[in-house]
Amino acid sequence: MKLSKTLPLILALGTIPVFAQAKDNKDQKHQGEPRVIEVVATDFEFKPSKIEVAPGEKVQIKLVNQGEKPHNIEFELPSGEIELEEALAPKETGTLTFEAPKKAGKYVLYCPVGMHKDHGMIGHLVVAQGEKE
Ligand SMILES: [Cu+2]
Repeated sequence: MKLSKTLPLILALGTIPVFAQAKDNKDQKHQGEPRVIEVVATDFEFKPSKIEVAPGEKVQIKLVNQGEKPHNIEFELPSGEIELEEALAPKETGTLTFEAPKKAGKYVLYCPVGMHKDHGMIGHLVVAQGEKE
């Protein structure tokens, strides 16, 4: 009775390190942690304004507001538009995690606050086939 209860537990615990190791060996590009890309927002510019990623790559945009106005970043992707839930106040940092489109192309990014887009806060997410593989 006692053995039949503890044995499955021992077996389950024994398998955990194996799974963890298998995960680490996989291609980091499509599995696990996203690649962090830092983008600085100023009044009124994104640096860099061109972000290059691989198709389907999991990325985390770390937006740092070094301006004196609130800023946000919005990506126009085939799956829809995504942005930070709230605009960042000056000195604030926010992160936006998503998977890049699988289709190569140039996708618009901009700051959706006020008229910032018209003031120059516009750029591109460039999905380039092959280069990063
Ligand atoms: Cu802005």
